[in-house]
Amino acid sequence: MRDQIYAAPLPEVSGFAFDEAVARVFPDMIRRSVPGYTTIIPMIELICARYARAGTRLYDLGCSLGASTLAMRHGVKQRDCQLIGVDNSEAMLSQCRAYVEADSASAPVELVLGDIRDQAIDNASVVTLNFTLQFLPPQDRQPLLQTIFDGLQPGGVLILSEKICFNEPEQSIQEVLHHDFKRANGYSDLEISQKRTSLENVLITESIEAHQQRLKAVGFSQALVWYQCFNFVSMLAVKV
Ligand code: GEK
Repeated sequence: MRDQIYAAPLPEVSGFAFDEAVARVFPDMIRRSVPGYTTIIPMIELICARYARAGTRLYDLGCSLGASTLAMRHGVKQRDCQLIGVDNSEAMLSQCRAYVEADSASAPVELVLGDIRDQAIDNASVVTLNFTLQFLPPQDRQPLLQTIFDGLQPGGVLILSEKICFNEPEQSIQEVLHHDFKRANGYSDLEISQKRTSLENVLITESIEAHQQRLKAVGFSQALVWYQCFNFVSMLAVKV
């Protein structure tokens, strides 16, 4: 279904929420809004194929409809792996359940309706935060990353994808290009502007350097950018 949530002028634009209306159009919304999303998903499969270890767990935190979860599931060829997808949106998770059931890969998937800040991470080889950390209040980010680092086995990885910000003048250049991307995908100026208002104080961006410093602070020895398209990146953090 096509995303038309912000197509008509709204008397008041409320804060963005992952509700029924968003879940219904989510695949179309994220594909047309996030530059690189359609590349990042298959690369998550590839990264999982490399880093999954037999007998471990793989977590997808903020799994939405399960695109990243299923990419991870298809990447895992090692034996006795278990996938855990977590999301606190009931609307997202119930739809995700249907996609997981319809999927043909064999690794078991547990879906948890809950807050990723309450999720225990244990015996993990791969953890994915594909555009989810950006929705947590900044002060909650380091404790979550510490829990992830502590729950990873040596050699394990975190895949962290985020919308990011820059110092000027780069910020304005990247932002204009992102809006061009949205326009090229059929969003009007009104849709772009109303969506932007709805995300204020909901999606809080940080710089690549801020992410890298925090990943290093919790213990990751490597925190590299493996993909960037405009103001969207995906990073790979490695626990030695
Ligand atoms: C994909 N990874 O398709 N606890 C649990 N879930 C949360 C929380 C929280 N505190 N905050 C936000 N979410 C997916 C895309 S979308 C990204 C991830 C986006 C959930 C929220 O309900 C939503 O489903 C997801 O994180 C973020 O690869 O919409 O830009």
